[in-house]
Amino acid sequence: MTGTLITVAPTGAEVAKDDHPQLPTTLDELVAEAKACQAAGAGLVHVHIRDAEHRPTLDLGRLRETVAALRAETDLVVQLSTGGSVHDPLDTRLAVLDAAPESCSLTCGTVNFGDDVFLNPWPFMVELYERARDAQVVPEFELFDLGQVAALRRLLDTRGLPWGGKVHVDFVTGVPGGMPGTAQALVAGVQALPEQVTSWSATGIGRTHLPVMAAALSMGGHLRVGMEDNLVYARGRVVASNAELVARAARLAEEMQRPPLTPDEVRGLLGLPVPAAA
Ligand code: KMH
Ligand code: ZN
Repeated sequence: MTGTLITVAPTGAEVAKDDHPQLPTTLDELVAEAKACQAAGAGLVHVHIRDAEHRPTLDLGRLRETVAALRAETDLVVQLSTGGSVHDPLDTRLAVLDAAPESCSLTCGTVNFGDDVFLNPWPFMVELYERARDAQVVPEFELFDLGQVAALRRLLDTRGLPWGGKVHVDFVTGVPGGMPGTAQALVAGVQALPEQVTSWSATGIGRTHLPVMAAALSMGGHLRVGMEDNLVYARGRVVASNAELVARAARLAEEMQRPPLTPDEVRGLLGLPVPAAA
């Protein structure tokens, strides 16, 4: 049994700054939060950025600046979201790769997303997959529903392995419209994974955050936490920072004898080159 990859998803595209002023939406806030999360045990940061009015954006200049700042100030694996918000056009989402992250998200199918639709048609998946391989960016396959496991299998069977040769998937459970955030659904998803998959993590949205974390740990999976997914720390207590979510995940992982992986150990897990020591 290996250690635990703890991914932090600090911002997302759905939470409003006005409702949650502690949400890191400026570059300074994001970098400070990422540093605190690394100190607490995170190995990878899943990044959505905001504009000057704190609205979700995929502005390429801002994305490049964000990747550069996170690389300079932290050791974390930097993963840019290609999911963006439900309102982002597909071509803008593909262009995220031009910001040259180490990793990108790649969602394996369209799913209802509350009252909206998160669009990921098959041709978009294929183009993103092939562009990521050409750009030497390692995709993390996001699975919001069990049908998306079949689409992942089709992608790997017809297009081969991603750059780096490893296949890491992340179950995003508990989205209204996707698979429920339950141990039963997670077991079904893990049992259906194609044999090419080398590691998996899971997160549960909202009140499913803790049960899914416990189920993932008990099944040998890795963890994703963060304010993109969950804004309530405990009954009646709003999350104060992403770092406290990471710290709790790290404590649970330690108790399960699977301590947090360092960022360079995460690079090994994902098939990313490990930078030479300075
Ligand atoms: N914001 C959601 C519509 C991803 O980052 O790739 C999509 C999402 C997935 O968050
Ligand atoms: Zn995301």
